[in-house]
Amino acid sequence: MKDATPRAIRLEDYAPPQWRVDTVHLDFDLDPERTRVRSRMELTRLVDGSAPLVLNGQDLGLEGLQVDGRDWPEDRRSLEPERLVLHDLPATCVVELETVLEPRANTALEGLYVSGGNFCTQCEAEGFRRITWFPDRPDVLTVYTVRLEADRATCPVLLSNGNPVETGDLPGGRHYAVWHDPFPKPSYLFALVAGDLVCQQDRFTTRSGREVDLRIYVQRHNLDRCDHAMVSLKKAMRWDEETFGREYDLDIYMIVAVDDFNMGAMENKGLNVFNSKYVLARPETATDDDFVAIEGVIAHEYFHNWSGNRVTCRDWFQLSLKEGLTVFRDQEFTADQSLRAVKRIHDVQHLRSLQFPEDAGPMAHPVRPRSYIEINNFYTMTVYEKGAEVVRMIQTLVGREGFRRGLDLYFQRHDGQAVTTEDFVRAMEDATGRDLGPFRLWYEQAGTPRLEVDGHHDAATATYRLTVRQSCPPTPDQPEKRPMHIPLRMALLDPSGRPLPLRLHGDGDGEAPPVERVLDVTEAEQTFVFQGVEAPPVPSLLRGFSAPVKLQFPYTHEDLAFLMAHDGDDFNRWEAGQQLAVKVLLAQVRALQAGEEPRLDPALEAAFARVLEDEALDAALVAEALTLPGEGYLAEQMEVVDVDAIHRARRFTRQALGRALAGRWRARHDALADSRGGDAVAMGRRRLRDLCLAYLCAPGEKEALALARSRYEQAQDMTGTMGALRALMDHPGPERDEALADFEARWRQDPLVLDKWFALQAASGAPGTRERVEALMAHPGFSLRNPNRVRALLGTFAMGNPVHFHAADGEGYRLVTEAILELDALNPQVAARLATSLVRWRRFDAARQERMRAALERIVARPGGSPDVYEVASRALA
Ligand code: B3K
Ligand code: ZN
Repeated sequence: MKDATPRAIRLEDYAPPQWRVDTVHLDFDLDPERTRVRSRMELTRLVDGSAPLVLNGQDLGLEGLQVDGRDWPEDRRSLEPERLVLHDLPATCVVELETVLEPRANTALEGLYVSGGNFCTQCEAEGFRRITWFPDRPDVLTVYTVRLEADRATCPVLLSNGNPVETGDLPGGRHYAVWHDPFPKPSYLFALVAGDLVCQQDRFTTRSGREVDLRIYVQRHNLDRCDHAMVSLKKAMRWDEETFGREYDLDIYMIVAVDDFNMGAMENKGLNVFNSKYVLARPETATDDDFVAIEGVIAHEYFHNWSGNRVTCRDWFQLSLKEGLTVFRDQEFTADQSLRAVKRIHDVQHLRSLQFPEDAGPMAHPVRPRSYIEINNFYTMTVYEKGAEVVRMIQTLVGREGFRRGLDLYFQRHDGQAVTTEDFVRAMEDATGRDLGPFRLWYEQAGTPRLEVDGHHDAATATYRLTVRQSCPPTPDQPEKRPMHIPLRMALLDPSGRPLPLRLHGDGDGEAPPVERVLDVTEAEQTFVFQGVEAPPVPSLLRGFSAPVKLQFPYTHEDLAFLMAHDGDDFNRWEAGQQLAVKVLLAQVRALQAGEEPRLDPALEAAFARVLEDEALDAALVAEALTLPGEGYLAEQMEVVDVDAIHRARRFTRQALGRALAGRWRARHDALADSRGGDAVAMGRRRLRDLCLAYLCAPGEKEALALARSRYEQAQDMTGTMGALRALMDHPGPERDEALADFEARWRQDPLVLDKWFALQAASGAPGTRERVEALMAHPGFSLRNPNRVRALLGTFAMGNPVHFHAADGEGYRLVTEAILELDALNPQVAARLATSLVRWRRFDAARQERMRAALERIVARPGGSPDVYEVASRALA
């Protein structure tokens, strides 16, 4: 545990390091119960005077301390719980110290721990201080040499960052390996792995001719599941060379898969450690979505080698400097491997369903936060996904070529440095000459801006006036907001659906005006007047989601149907359908609240029928268009969230559409029955096939459920298996129960597949789900020590099943609160994530508010809780 009263760290208190670490040598004598770590640092004082050396440590003892080879007297050091301060050191010196760790007892999975019998580390953000005393801050970069020693039989493989230097045998069945990383790096990028692992090997030749040895290390029984990860890695390496001119810089690149991991993966220099969920895949065990996610995460961590490792963050407030940029890069990579519009739709859905709520709740913070208690709580959707949107907007403003020049300059100027988001923006400005002055507010101001747009056509002057008003709701510590610089990509469609030339007042006469423009919205209110518009147009606004804002325009049902049919922007065609569905579903919610029967809106039915029959449209886009907005997104549109009415409205519409279009769903389903292959087109076909099955099953009729059951039996791969199971999940009965039992029996020994079985049940809308989740916590396969299992069962229940989590009797809250408290003692990071499910209590009715608040108070009041959970719960109550 950290200090008893958690303190906030503030951006304004940043001070540069006073000491440089020129080199560090680490020596690990590995043993699961008692690992000895010796560290030898060569240090230089950077400031005049006698600034002491401050080293960070957490849960660490100190077994030995020497300066320049001699014991350092007690009166010139102070050992505090989290700091070791050395006074009166010479301006250059060698400090050697020794610590002892207990890796097997480490359940927080930060620092050095044991997973599946193997040693591994996780240091970002501040895990290195659990290994040894060190200036554990990202602006202290140094060159590492690491010696590992372990038992040869149980740990045949010994890995660390950089290049292998030496290996050898030792007496007593032990052996050692030495690694050297020539690139100076901050401590958060340090890693070691030791254990009984095997590897899949490959090679990559960089464009300048460097031969790179590629290795994916896994437990022996998983060796047949590495192909996809390896192919993904090679694709990512080539893509980054071709797209951004970035080349790999060491002779070896290693990925290690471990089963117990707090997040997705970690970009340690040359030695990525991955959650096995983002490495292991064969079609029999992993779904199409898993394959896509693996490719994306492998690429993300690889891309960090430049955006994060070669150029790193000055302090943790700059986290989005590496994360927002790297997410942007992985989004672009995935877009290039698949259908760009579908990727954009997925990213926007993700942003809206998770980041927008975060930005509207008590945890809201700017992309560059100003203060935190526990930095691990700030690996958020805002830092990652909104951060990526900010980078994307810069690209929109400076153009693709300008962006590439800006990025080249950024990497060239700051290679080997620890820098700030300001340095990134300045490089973009310097390379392109574009003034991004007001744009910087995107890093500083929290909350999702709202754009209220209105249009007025004047036939007499043939003009169309587009009026844009922007505002941004208050967020914690930021009651007043200033207007932002919002790039608004748009077009105007004439009554036949063609895009009109967009001539703005003030344009020169010479060139033909473009049919699409990016308007610079910078004022609280602004009007754009388009000339030569003969008939009232329908505007297509915020094309491609050109800014992370909530845009309102008074569209009629007819306008939306028109845009669905004619908009030349694939994203906006989808968006029009979503807006139509939102209107229809919210009308049903109101009807239900008034005690009326909902009805299926004919406009929505007609739109669905049209899309379903559009054979020319990519199956993947058809599937997106036919997917109703999620319950979370609908909740965001309501003053007071009514989880029951939302759930009922959405279920009603799914059932009604299932019935009304039964013949069409069936025909399309059958036509797609045999959809094989691993490419994006085949994946789109399978997604549409399974969506058709889900609609067919929605009304719960026997024949459809029997079809799903037989699809389950005949499934060729995990995508088909899960598609069938999902279609059955909301319908209690023998089909569902037999399939679930069969699945469990078949996959009991396979943790990643069994996670799917836990998650499916936790997500079910069927009655009795909370009881089932509670029973599953007693299942022999459940453990609070494995983050994937916790996320599968409790994460899915708390974040992906609003109707049961928010059940009026409060039992959902009770279950999750008890789990948070128990988990907090083992793994604060994962416990804090789970606690975010409670923070938006003010959005619900009085009775639910009361129960959620009481749960949060119980969490805050508990003595001995972690700062991680404390920060989340106390912010929620503030
Ligand atoms: N940088 C890591 C995340 C570390 C999280 C620490 N709590 C993975 C990534 O974003 O690539
Ligand atoms: Zn990252």
